[in-house]
Amino acid sequence: MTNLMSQGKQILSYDRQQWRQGYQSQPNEYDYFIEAIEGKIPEQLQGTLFRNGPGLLEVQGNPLKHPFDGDGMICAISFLPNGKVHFRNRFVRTEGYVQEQNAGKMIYRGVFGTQKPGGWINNLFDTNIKNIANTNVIYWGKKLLALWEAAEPYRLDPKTLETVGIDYLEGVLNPGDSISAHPRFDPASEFDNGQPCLVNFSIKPGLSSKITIYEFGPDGCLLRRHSHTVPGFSFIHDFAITPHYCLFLQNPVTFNPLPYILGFKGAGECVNFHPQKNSKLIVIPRTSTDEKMKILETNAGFVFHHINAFEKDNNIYLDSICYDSLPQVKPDTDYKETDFESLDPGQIWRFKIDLDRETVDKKMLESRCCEFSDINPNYVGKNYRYLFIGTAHKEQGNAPLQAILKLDLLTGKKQLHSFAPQGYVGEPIFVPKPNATNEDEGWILVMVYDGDKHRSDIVILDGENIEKEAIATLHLKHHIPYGLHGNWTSE
Ligand code: 3ON
Ligand code: FE
Repeated sequence: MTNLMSQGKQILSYDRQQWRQGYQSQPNEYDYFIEAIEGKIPEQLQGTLFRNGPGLLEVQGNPLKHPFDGDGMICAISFLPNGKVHFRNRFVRTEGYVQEQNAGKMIYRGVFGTQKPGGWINNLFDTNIKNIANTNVIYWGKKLLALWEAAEPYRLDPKTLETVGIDYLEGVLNPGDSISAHPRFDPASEFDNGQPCLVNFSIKPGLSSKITIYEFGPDGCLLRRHSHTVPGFSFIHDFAITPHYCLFLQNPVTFNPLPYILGFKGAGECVNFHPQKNSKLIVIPRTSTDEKMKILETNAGFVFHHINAFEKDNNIYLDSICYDSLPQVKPDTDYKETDFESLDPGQIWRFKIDLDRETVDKKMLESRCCEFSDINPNYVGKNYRYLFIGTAHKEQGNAPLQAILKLDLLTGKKQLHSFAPQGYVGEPIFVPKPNATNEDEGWILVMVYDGDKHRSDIVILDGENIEKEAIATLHLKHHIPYGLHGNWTSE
Protein backbone atom coordinates (compact mmCIF):
# COMPACT_ATOMS: atom_id res chain seq x y z
CA MET A 1 0.00 0.00 0.00
CA THR A 2 1.12 3.49 -0.71
CA ASN A 3 1.11 6.34 1.70
CA LEU A 4 -1.74 8.74 1.11
CA MET A 5 -0.46 11.84 -0.56
CA SER A 6 -1.23 15.14 1.00
CA GLN A 7 -1.67 18.16 -1.20
CA GLY A 8 -1.71 21.34 0.81
CA LYS A 9 -3.91 20.60 3.77
CA GLN A 10 -6.01 18.14 1.84
CA ILE A 11 -5.45 14.43 2.42
CA LEU A 12 -6.10 12.61 -0.83
CA SER A 13 -7.47 9.09 -1.01
CA TYR A 14 -5.15 8.34 -3.91
CA ASP A 15 -1.64 8.84 -5.19
CA ARG A 16 -1.59 11.09 -8.25
CA GLN A 17 1.36 9.31 -9.81
CA GLN A 18 -0.43 5.96 -9.47
CA TRP A 19 -3.67 7.40 -10.83
CA ARG A 20 -1.80 8.69 -13.90
CA GLN A 21 -0.38 5.26 -14.68
CA GLY A 22 -3.88 3.98 -15.32
CA TYR A 23 -3.67 6.05 -18.50
CA GLN A 24 -0.72 4.13 -19.88
CA SER A 25 -1.41 2.53 -23.26
CA GLN A 26 -1.91 -1.22 -23.47
CA PRO A 27 -0.54 -2.08 -26.92
CA ASN A 28 -0.51 -5.85 -26.32
CA GLU A 29 -3.32 -8.19 -27.23
CA TYR A 30 -3.78 -11.04 -24.75
CA ASP A 31 -5.61 -14.36 -24.82
CA TYR A 32 -5.40 -16.57 -21.68
CA PHE A 33 -7.29 -18.26 -18.87
CA ILE A 34 -7.22 -16.23 -15.67
CA GLU A 35 -5.46 -18.24 -12.98
CA ALA A 36 -4.90 -15.77 -10.15
CA ILE A 37 -8.33 -15.85 -8.53
CA GLU A 38 -9.21 -14.94 -4.94
CA GLY A 39 -12.56 -16.08 -3.60
CA LYS A 40 -14.95 -18.29 -5.54
CA ILE A 41 -16.61 -17.57 -8.85
CA PRO A 42 -20.38 -18.16 -8.60
CA GLU A 43 -21.30 -21.31 -10.54
CA GLN A 44 -24.37 -19.68 -12.02
CA LEU A 45 -22.40 -16.77 -13.43
CA GLN A 46 -22.01 -17.83 -17.05
CA GLY A 47 -21.57 -15.52 -19.99
CA THR A 48 -19.27 -12.79 -21.22
CA LEU A 49 -18.50 -9.31 -20.04
CA PHE A 50 -17.54 -7.10 -22.99
CA ARG A 51 -16.13 -3.66 -22.36
CA ASN A 52 -14.67 -0.93 -24.52
CA GLY A 53 -12.35 2.01 -23.97
CA PRO A 54 -9.23 3.69 -25.31
CA GLY A 55 -6.39 1.16 -25.52
CA LEU A 56 -3.80 3.56 -26.87
CA LEU A 57 -3.23 6.92 -25.23
CA GLU A 58 -0.84 7.98 -27.97
CA VAL A 59 -0.61 7.43 -31.70
CA GLN A 60 2.81 6.43 -32.99
CA GLY A 61 4.59 8.29 -30.21
CA ASN A 62 2.33 11.36 -30.17
CA PRO A 63 0.51 11.60 -26.83
CA LEU A 64 -3.24 12.26 -26.97
CA LYS A 65 -4.61 15.50 -25.62
CA HIS A 66 -7.63 13.67 -24.25
CA PRO A 67 -8.25 9.99 -23.42
CA PHE A 68 -11.61 10.02 -25.28
CA ASP A 69 -9.51 10.31 -28.50
CA GLY A 70 -7.91 6.87 -27.95
CA ASP A 71 -8.36 3.95 -30.35
CA GLY A 72 -11.01 1.51 -29.14
CA MET A 73 -9.85 -1.73 -27.54
CA ILE A 74 -12.33 -4.41 -26.52
CA CYS A 75 -11.92 -6.73 -23.55
CA ALA A 76 -13.92 -9.95 -23.31
CA ILE A 77 -14.03 -11.77 -19.99
CA SER A 78 -15.82 -15.10 -20.47
CA PHE A 79 -17.15 -17.13 -17.55
CA LEU A 80 -17.33 -20.67 -18.93
CA PRO A 81 -19.57 -23.58 -17.81
CA ASN A 82 -16.48 -25.49 -16.58
CA GLY A 83 -15.75 -22.73 -14.06
CA LYS A 84 -12.81 -21.29 -16.00
CA VAL A 85 -12.57 -17.63 -16.90
CA HIS A 86 -10.98 -16.53 -20.15
CA PHE A 87 -9.55 -13.09 -20.87
CA ARG A 88 -9.02 -11.59 -24.31
CA ASN A 89 -8.39 -8.04 -25.51
CA ARG A 90 -8.14 -6.73 -29.08
CA PHE A 91 -8.05 -3.42 -30.82
CA VAL A 92 -10.87 -2.62 -33.19
CA ARG A 93 -9.22 -2.61 -36.62
CA THR A 94 -10.92 0.58 -37.71
CA GLU A 95 -9.88 2.05 -41.02
CA GLY A 96 -8.00 4.84 -39.22
CA TYR A 97 -6.24 2.54 -36.76
CA VAL A 98 -5.01 0.28 -39.58
CA GLN A 99 -3.89 3.25 -41.70
CA GLU A 100 -1.92 4.77 -38.82
CA GLN A 101 -0.36 1.46 -37.79
CA ASN A 102 0.71 0.79 -41.39
CA ALA A 103 2.00 4.32 -41.99
CA GLY A 104 3.82 4.42 -38.63
CA LYS A 105 2.61 7.97 -38.08
CA MET A 106 -0.37 9.94 -36.88
CA ILE A 107 -2.74 10.68 -39.75
CA TYR A 108 -5.83 11.99 -37.95
CA ARG A 109 -6.64 14.72 -35.46
CA GLY A 110 -8.82 13.75 -32.51
CA VAL A 111 -12.28 15.14 -31.77
CA PHE A 112 -11.27 16.11 -28.21
CA GLY A 113 -8.24 18.22 -29.10
CA THR A 114 -5.49 15.83 -30.12
CA GLN A 115 -3.64 17.55 -32.96
CA LYS A 116 -1.35 16.15 -35.59
CA PRO A 117 2.26 17.21 -34.98
CA GLY A 118 3.46 20.29 -36.84
CA GLY A 119 1.27 22.97 -35.30
CA TRP A 120 -1.98 24.50 -36.52
CA ILE A 121 -0.74 24.82 -40.10
CA ASN A 122 -0.54 21.05 -40.31
CA ASN A 123 -4.11 20.74 -38.96
CA LEU A 124 -5.65 23.60 -40.95
CA PHE A 125 -8.81 22.59 -42.86
CA ASP A 126 -8.34 18.93 -41.92
CA THR A 127 -11.83 17.84 -40.95
CA ASN A 128 -11.30 14.13 -41.60
CA ILE A 129 -12.65 12.26 -38.61
CA LYS A 130 -11.19 8.96 -37.44
CA ASN A 131 -13.88 6.52 -36.31
CA ILE A 132 -12.20 5.18 -33.16
CA ALA A 133 -15.03 2.83 -32.08
CA ASN A 134 -14.02 3.30 -28.43
CA THR A 135 -17.12 4.09 -26.38
CA ASN A 136 -19.33 1.04 -25.94
CA VAL A 137 -19.70 -2.56 -27.08
CA ILE A 138 -23.03 -4.36 -27.33
CA TYR A 139 -24.21 -7.82 -28.30
CA TRP A 140 -27.50 -7.60 -30.16
CA GLY A 141 -29.10 -9.54 -33.02
CA LYS A 142 -26.25 -12.08 -32.84
CA LYS A 143 -23.74 -9.32 -33.57
CA LEU A 144 -21.01 -7.84 -31.42
CA LEU A 145 -20.79 -4.11 -32.21
CA ALA A 146 -18.26 -1.49 -31.09
CA LEU A 147 -19.87 1.95 -30.95
CA TRP A 148 -18.64 5.56 -31.22
CA GLU A 149 -21.26 8.25 -31.49
CA ALA A 150 -19.80 10.20 -34.39
CA ALA A 151 -19.67 7.31 -36.88
CA GLU A 152 -20.90 3.85 -37.88
CA PRO A 153 -20.67 0.72 -35.67
CA TYR A 154 -17.86 -1.78 -36.20
CA ARG A 155 -18.78 -5.44 -36.11
CA LEU A 156 -16.50 -7.91 -34.31
CA ASP A 157 -16.37 -11.68 -33.97
CA PRO A 158 -17.65 -12.31 -30.42
CA LYS A 159 -15.34 -15.32 -29.94
CA THR A 160 -12.06 -13.96 -31.34
CA LEU A 161 -12.76 -10.18 -31.23
CA GLU A 162 -11.49 -9.99 -34.80
CA THR A 163 -12.86 -7.00 -36.66
CA VAL A 164 -15.37 -7.94 -39.35
CA GLY A 165 -15.87 -4.37 -40.60
CA ILE A 166 -18.30 -1.47 -40.55
CA ASP A 167 -21.85 -2.65 -39.92
CA TYR A 168 -24.81 -0.81 -41.43
CA LEU A 169 -27.40 -2.53 -39.20
CA GLU A 170 -29.20 -4.45 -41.94
CA GLY A 171 -29.15 -1.45 -44.29
CA VAL A 172 -30.57 0.99 -41.76
CA LEU A 173 -27.45 3.16 -41.86
CA ASN A 174 -25.72 4.59 -44.91
CA PRO A 175 -22.00 5.25 -45.27
CA GLY A 176 -21.15 8.40 -43.30
CA ASP A 177 -24.10 8.01 -40.91
CA SER A 178 -23.62 7.82 -37.18
CA ILE A 179 -25.48 6.22 -34.29
CA SER A 180 -25.10 6.87 -30.58
CA ALA A 181 -22.94 4.70 -28.33
CA HIS A 182 -25.75 4.61 -25.74
CA PRO A 183 -28.52 2.29 -26.88
CA ARG A 184 -31.08 1.32 -24.26
CA PHE A 185 -32.45 -2.19 -23.93
CA ASP A 186 -36.21 -2.33 -23.31
CA PRO A 187 -36.66 -5.64 -21.46
CA ALA A 188 -40.31 -6.01 -22.56
CA SER A 189 -41.53 -3.72 -25.34
CA GLU A 190 -45.27 -3.01 -25.16
CA PHE A 191 -45.33 -2.53 -28.92
CA ASP A 192 -43.93 -6.01 -29.60
CA ASN A 193 -45.98 -8.29 -27.33
CA GLY A 194 -43.49 -7.97 -24.51
CA GLN A 195 -40.43 -8.97 -26.54
CA PRO A 196 -37.17 -7.20 -25.71
CA CYS A 197 -36.07 -4.46 -28.07
CA LEU A 198 -33.11 -2.15 -28.52
CA VAL A 199 -33.73 1.58 -28.79
CA ASN A 200 -31.04 3.91 -30.10
CA PHE A 201 -30.77 7.36 -31.63
CA SER A 202 -28.68 9.49 -33.91
CA ILE A 203 -28.16 13.24 -33.94
CA LYS A 204 -27.41 15.45 -36.90
CA PRO A 205 -26.40 18.70 -35.24
CA GLY A 206 -26.54 22.08 -36.96
CA LEU A 207 -28.42 25.34 -36.46
CA SER A 208 -31.26 22.96 -35.68
CA SER A 209 -30.70 19.31 -34.86
CA LYS A 210 -32.32 16.22 -36.29
CA ILE A 211 -32.93 13.42 -33.81
CA THR A 212 -33.69 10.01 -35.29
CA ILE A 213 -34.94 7.18 -33.10
CA TYR A 214 -34.44 3.55 -34.13
CA GLU A 215 -35.93 0.48 -32.48
CA PHE A 216 -34.55 -2.96 -33.33
CA GLY A 217 -36.01 -6.40 -32.63
CA PRO A 218 -34.07 -9.33 -31.13
CA ASP A 219 -33.10 -10.45 -34.66
CA GLY A 220 -31.41 -7.08 -35.29
CA CYS A 221 -34.06 -5.93 -37.79
CA LEU A 222 -35.55 -2.45 -37.66
CA LEU A 223 -39.00 -2.22 -36.07
CA ARG A 224 -39.59 1.53 -35.93
CA ARG A 225 -37.78 4.67 -37.04
CA HIS A 226 -38.82 8.31 -36.83
CA SER A 227 -37.05 11.67 -37.04
CA HIS A 228 -37.71 14.95 -35.28
CA THR A 229 -36.18 18.38 -35.63
CA VAL A 230 -35.38 20.44 -32.55
CA PRO A 231 -34.13 24.04 -32.55
CA GLY A 232 -30.48 24.72 -31.79
CA PHE A 233 -27.17 22.84 -31.82
CA SER A 234 -27.04 19.60 -29.84
CA PHE A 235 -24.37 17.59 -28.14
CA ILE A 236 -26.39 14.68 -26.80
CA HIS A 237 -24.30 11.70 -25.68
CA ASP A 238 -27.01 9.58 -24.02
CA PHE A 239 -30.79 9.31 -23.60
CA ALA A 240 -33.30 7.36 -21.53
CA ILE A 241 -36.43 5.35 -22.31
CA THR A 242 -39.71 4.51 -20.63
CA PRO A 243 -42.28 2.09 -22.06
CA HIS A 244 -43.79 4.94 -24.12
CA TYR A 245 -41.19 7.71 -24.42
CA CYS A 246 -37.63 8.59 -25.33
CA LEU A 247 -36.10 11.35 -23.20
CA PHE A 248 -33.24 13.65 -24.23
CA LEU A 249 -31.54 16.46 -22.36
CA GLN A 250 -30.30 19.07 -24.79
CA ASN A 251 -27.47 20.78 -22.94
CA PRO A 252 -27.26 24.59 -23.21
CA VAL A 253 -24.28 24.61 -25.57
CA THR A 254 -23.26 26.47 -28.69
CA PHE A 255 -20.72 25.38 -31.27
CA ASN A 256 -18.16 27.63 -32.92
CA PRO A 257 -16.26 25.43 -35.37
CA LEU A 258 -13.81 28.10 -36.51
CA PRO A 259 -10.88 27.17 -34.19
CA TYR A 260 -11.38 23.56 -35.29
CA ILE A 261 -11.37 24.35 -38.99
CA LEU A 262 -8.37 26.63 -38.58
CA GLY A 263 -6.44 23.86 -36.85
CA PHE A 264 -6.22 25.31 -33.32
CA LYS A 265 -8.68 23.13 -31.41
CA GLY A 266 -10.54 19.85 -31.60
CA ALA A 267 -14.23 19.91 -32.53
CA GLY A 268 -15.21 18.86 -29.02
CA GLU A 269 -13.28 21.83 -27.62
CA CYS A 270 -15.41 24.16 -29.74
CA VAL A 271 -18.54 23.20 -27.79
CA ASN A 272 -19.25 26.07 -25.37
CA PHE A 273 -21.40 25.46 -22.32
CA HIS A 274 -23.68 28.20 -20.96
CA PRO A 275 -24.40 27.24 -17.35
CA GLN A 276 -26.79 30.14 -16.75
CA LYS A 277 -29.08 28.93 -19.55
CA ASN A 278 -31.70 26.23 -19.26
CA SER A 279 -31.44 22.77 -20.77
CA LYS A 280 -34.21 21.47 -22.97
CA LEU A 281 -35.88 18.29 -21.98
CA ILE A 282 -37.11 16.64 -25.15
CA VAL A 283 -39.85 14.04 -24.76
CA ILE A 284 -40.55 11.97 -27.87
CA PRO A 285 -43.27 9.27 -27.96
CA ARG A 286 -41.83 5.92 -29.06
CA THR A 287 -44.61 5.21 -31.54
CA SER A 288 -46.34 7.58 -33.89
CA THR A 289 -49.62 8.21 -32.12
CA ASP A 290 -51.53 11.48 -31.89
CA GLU A 291 -49.10 12.54 -29.22
CA LYS A 292 -46.47 15.01 -30.37
CA MET A 293 -42.92 15.67 -29.24
CA LYS A 294 -42.72 18.09 -26.31
CA ILE A 295 -39.83 20.32 -25.32
CA LEU A 296 -39.74 21.55 -21.71
CA GLU A 297 -37.08 23.61 -19.96
CA THR A 298 -35.14 23.04 -16.77
CA ASN A 299 -31.78 23.98 -15.32
CA ALA A 300 -29.78 20.76 -15.36
CA GLY A 301 -26.14 21.79 -15.78
CA PHE A 302 -24.23 19.61 -18.24
CA VAL A 303 -25.33 16.01 -18.66
CA PHE A 304 -23.47 13.18 -20.36
CA HIS A 305 -25.25 10.21 -18.84
CA HIS A 306 -28.67 9.20 -17.63
CA ILE A 307 -29.34 6.39 -15.19
CA ASN A 308 -32.97 5.43 -15.84
CA ALA A 309 -36.42 6.86 -16.45
CA PHE A 310 -39.95 5.67 -15.72
CA GLU A 311 -43.62 6.64 -15.82
CA LYS A 312 -45.65 6.90 -12.60
CA ASP A 313 -48.98 8.58 -11.75
CA ASN A 314 -49.12 10.48 -15.01
CA ASN A 315 -45.59 11.84 -14.57
CA ILE A 316 -42.30 10.88 -16.12
CA TYR A 317 -39.20 10.63 -13.93
CA LEU A 318 -35.67 10.94 -15.26
CA ASP A 319 -32.53 10.28 -13.19
CA SER A 320 -29.35 11.82 -14.57
CA ILE A 321 -25.76 12.67 -13.67
CA CYS A 322 -25.38 16.45 -13.79
CA TYR A 323 -22.30 18.70 -13.75
CA ASP A 324 -22.41 22.41 -12.85
CA SER A 325 -19.77 23.01 -15.51
CA LEU A 326 -18.43 21.13 -18.51
CA PRO A 327 -15.03 19.64 -17.69
CA GLN A 328 -12.61 20.55 -20.45
CA VAL A 329 -8.86 20.12 -20.77
CA LYS A 330 -7.32 23.59 -20.94
CA PRO A 331 -5.14 24.54 -23.90
CA ASP A 332 -1.50 23.47 -23.52
CA THR A 333 -2.29 21.24 -20.54
CA ASP A 334 -2.44 17.53 -20.21
CA TYR A 335 -5.41 15.53 -18.93
CA LYS A 336 -2.95 13.70 -16.69
CA GLU A 337 -2.47 16.96 -14.79
CA THR A 338 -6.22 17.19 -14.01
CA ASP A 339 -6.80 19.23 -10.89
CA PHE A 340 -9.78 17.29 -9.59
CA GLU A 341 -10.52 19.74 -6.80
CA SER A 342 -11.11 22.53 -9.33
CA LEU A 343 -13.70 20.57 -11.31
CA ASP A 344 -17.36 20.15 -10.48
CA PRO A 345 -18.40 16.63 -9.52
CA GLY A 346 -21.11 14.68 -11.35
CA GLN A 347 -24.15 14.49 -9.08
CA ILE A 348 -27.39 12.53 -9.37
CA TRP A 349 -30.61 14.51 -9.92
CA ARG A 350 -34.16 13.33 -10.42
CA PHE A 351 -36.35 15.28 -12.86
CA LYS A 352 -40.12 14.98 -12.50
CA ILE A 353 -41.87 15.82 -15.74
CA ASP A 354 -45.56 16.66 -15.85
CA LEU A 355 -46.50 16.49 -19.52
CA ASP A 356 -50.01 17.96 -19.04
CA ARG A 357 -48.92 20.97 -17.01
CA GLU A 358 -45.65 21.13 -18.95
CA THR A 359 -43.55 21.51 -15.81
CA VAL A 360 -40.27 20.01 -14.66
CA ASP A 361 -39.37 19.71 -10.97
CA LYS A 362 -36.00 18.48 -9.81
CA LYS A 363 -34.31 17.22 -6.70
CA MET A 364 -30.84 16.00 -5.93
CA LEU A 365 -30.60 12.31 -5.11
CA GLU A 366 -26.86 12.15 -4.42
CA SER A 367 -24.26 14.90 -4.00
CA ARG A 368 -21.25 12.57 -3.94
CA CYS A 369 -19.06 12.68 -7.08
CA CYS A 370 -20.53 9.97 -9.34
CA GLU A 371 -20.18 8.63 -12.87
CA PHE A 372 -20.85 5.36 -14.77
CA SER A 373 -24.04 3.79 -13.45
CA ASP A 374 -25.94 0.58 -13.98
CA ILE A 375 -29.21 -0.94 -12.80
CA ASN A 376 -30.89 -4.33 -13.02
CA PRO A 377 -31.53 -4.63 -16.79
CA ASN A 378 -35.05 -5.91 -16.15
CA TYR A 379 -35.93 -2.52 -14.64
CA VAL A 380 -34.93 -0.29 -17.56
CA GLY A 381 -37.81 2.18 -18.09
CA LYS A 382 -39.54 1.03 -14.91
CA ASN A 383 -39.94 2.42 -11.42
CA TYR A 384 -36.77 0.94 -9.97
CA ARG A 385 -35.30 0.81 -6.51
CA TYR A 386 -31.55 0.29 -6.78
CA LEU A 387 -28.77 1.93 -8.70
CA PHE A 388 -25.06 1.12 -8.72
CA ILE A 389 -22.52 3.75 -9.69
CA GLY A 390 -18.82 4.57 -9.63
CA THR A 391 -17.98 7.18 -7.01
CA ALA A 392 -15.13 8.95 -5.28
CA HIS A 393 -13.77 7.58 -2.01
CA LYS A 394 -14.53 10.84 -0.21
CA GLU A 395 -18.05 12.08 0.29
CA GLN A 396 -17.29 15.58 -0.94
CA GLY A 397 -15.46 17.15 -3.84
CA ASN A 398 -14.26 15.77 -7.14
CA ALA A 399 -11.78 12.91 -7.25
CA PRO A 400 -11.07 9.80 -9.35
CA LEU A 401 -13.66 7.02 -9.11
CA GLN A 402 -12.39 4.59 -6.48
CA ALA A 403 -15.56 3.08 -5.04
CA ILE A 404 -18.91 1.58 -6.01
CA LEU A 405 -22.01 3.11 -4.45
CA LYS A 406 -25.33 1.33 -4.16
CA LEU A 407 -28.26 3.66 -3.69
CA ASP A 408 -31.61 2.41 -2.42
CA LEU A 409 -34.06 4.94 -3.87
CA LEU A 410 -36.90 3.69 -1.67
CA THR A 411 -35.23 4.07 1.73
CA GLY A 412 -32.33 6.36 0.83
CA LYS A 413 -29.93 3.78 2.28
CA LYS A 414 -26.44 3.71 0.83
CA GLN A 415 -23.73 1.11 0.64
CA LEU A 416 -20.16 1.74 -0.40
CA HIS A 417 -17.37 -0.58 -1.47
CA SER A 418 -14.17 1.39 -1.74
CA PHE A 419 -10.97 0.26 -3.45
CA ALA A 420 -8.97 3.29 -2.24
CA PRO A 421 -6.16 4.09 -1.96
CA GLN A 422 -4.70 1.95 -4.76
CA GLY A 423 -7.85 0.93 -6.67
CA TYR A 424 -9.65 2.87 -9.46
CA VAL A 425 -12.99 1.62 -10.71
CA GLY A 426 -14.70 1.67 -14.07
CA GLU A 427 -18.36 1.18 -14.92
CA PRO A 428 -20.10 -1.38 -12.69
CA ILE A 429 -22.20 -3.91 -14.61
CA PHE A 430 -25.18 -5.53 -12.89
CA VAL A 431 -25.84 -9.17 -13.82
CA PRO A 432 -29.11 -10.56 -12.39
CA LYS A 433 -28.94 -14.02 -10.84
CA PRO A 434 -30.94 -16.65 -12.72
CA ASN A 435 -34.42 -16.92 -11.13
CA ALA A 436 -33.83 -13.87 -8.95
CA THR A 437 -36.87 -12.45 -7.16
CA ASN A 438 -35.37 -9.28 -5.65
CA GLU A 439 -34.23 -6.40 -7.82
CA ASP A 440 -30.75 -6.34 -6.26
CA GLU A 441 -30.25 -10.11 -6.46
CA GLY A 442 -27.30 -10.21 -8.78
CA TRP A 443 -23.60 -9.67 -9.20
CA ILE A 444 -21.74 -6.44 -9.81
CA LEU A 445 -18.84 -6.91 -12.21
CA VAL A 446 -16.29 -4.13 -12.23
CA MET A 447 -12.81 -3.69 -13.64
CA VAL A 448 -10.50 -2.13 -11.08
CA TYR A 449 -7.08 -0.69 -11.87
CA ASP A 450 -4.62 -1.51 -9.09
CA GLY A 451 -2.11 1.34 -8.98
CA ASP A 452 0.21 -0.50 -6.58
CA LYS A 453 0.71 -3.42 -8.94
CA HIS A 454 0.02 -1.58 -12.22
CA ARG A 455 -2.41 -4.36 -13.13
CA SER A 456 -6.16 -4.60 -13.45
CA ASP A 457 -8.60 -6.87 -11.64
CA ILE A 458 -12.11 -8.04 -12.40
CA VAL A 459 -14.03 -7.84 -9.14
CA ILE A 460 -17.36 -9.52 -8.42
CA LEU A 461 -19.48 -7.95 -5.68
CA ASP A 462 -22.75 -9.22 -4.23
CA GLY A 463 -25.53 -6.86 -5.40
CA GLU A 464 -27.57 -7.43 -2.24
CA ASN A 465 -24.71 -6.37 -0.01
CA ILE A 466 -21.87 -4.66 -1.81
CA GLU A 467 -20.17 -3.70 1.45
CA LYS A 468 -19.03 -7.18 2.28
CA GLU A 469 -15.83 -8.65 0.96
CA ALA A 470 -15.77 -9.24 -2.79
CA ILE A 471 -17.17 -12.63 -3.88
CA ALA A 472 -14.16 -13.00 -6.15
CA THR A 473 -11.23 -10.97 -7.44
CA LEU A 474 -9.67 -12.08 -10.72
CA HIS A 475 -6.17 -10.72 -11.26
CA LEU A 476 -5.21 -9.99 -14.85
CA LYS A 477 -1.55 -10.36 -15.82
CA HIS A 478 -1.34 -6.71 -16.96
CA HIS A 479 -3.20 -3.42 -16.76
CA ILE A 480 -6.08 -2.19 -18.91
CA PRO A 481 -6.32 1.61 -19.25
CA TYR A 482 -9.39 3.31 -17.72
CA GLY A 483 -12.34 2.47 -19.93
CA LEU A 484 -15.77 3.64 -20.94
CA HIS A 485 -18.78 1.34 -21.32
CA GLY A 486 -19.61 -2.32 -21.71
CA ASN A 487 -22.28 -4.97 -21.42
CA TRP A 488 -22.90 -8.47 -20.19
CA THR A 489 -24.33 -11.22 -22.34
CA SER A 490 -25.24 -14.69 -21.17
CA GLU A 491 -25.51 -16.02 -24.74
O1 3ON B 1 -20.92 18.48 -33.78
C1 3ON B 1 -20.36 17.45 -33.08
C2 3ON B 1 -21.34 16.40 -32.65
C3 3ON B 1 -20.62 15.24 -32.14
C4 3ON B 1 -21.32 13.93 -32.28
C5 3ON B 1 -19.64 17.87 -31.87
C6 3ON B 1 -18.74 16.73 -31.42
C7 3ON B 1 -17.49 16.74 -32.28
C8 3ON B 1 -18.36 17.01 -30.00
C9 3ON B 1 -19.38 15.38 -31.57
C10 3ON B 1 -18.66 14.17 -31.17
C11 3ON B 1 -18.81 13.58 -29.98
C12 3ON B 1 -18.06 12.42 -29.54
C13 3ON B 1 -17.19 11.70 -30.48
C14 3ON B 1 -18.17 12.03 -28.24
C15 3ON B 1 -17.48 10.95 -27.61
C16 3ON B 1 -17.53 10.78 -26.26
C17 3ON B 1 -16.75 9.80 -25.54
C18 3ON B 1 -15.81 8.95 -26.28
C19 3ON B 1 -16.83 9.64 -24.18
C20 3ON B 1 -17.60 10.39 -23.21
C21 3ON B 1 -17.47 10.12 -21.89
C22 3ON B 1 -18.16 10.86 -20.85
C23 3ON B 1 -17.87 10.83 -19.50
C24 3ON B 1 -18.68 11.62 -18.57
C25 3ON B 1 -16.78 10.06 -18.97
C26 3ON B 1 -16.34 10.16 -17.70
C27 3ON B 1 -15.18 9.41 -17.25
C28 3ON B 1 -14.74 9.36 -15.95
C29 3ON B 1 -15.37 10.14 -14.86
C30 3ON B 1 -13.61 8.48 -15.56
O2 3ON B 1 -12.45 8.71 -16.24
FE1 FE C 1 -21.06 7.41 -22.23
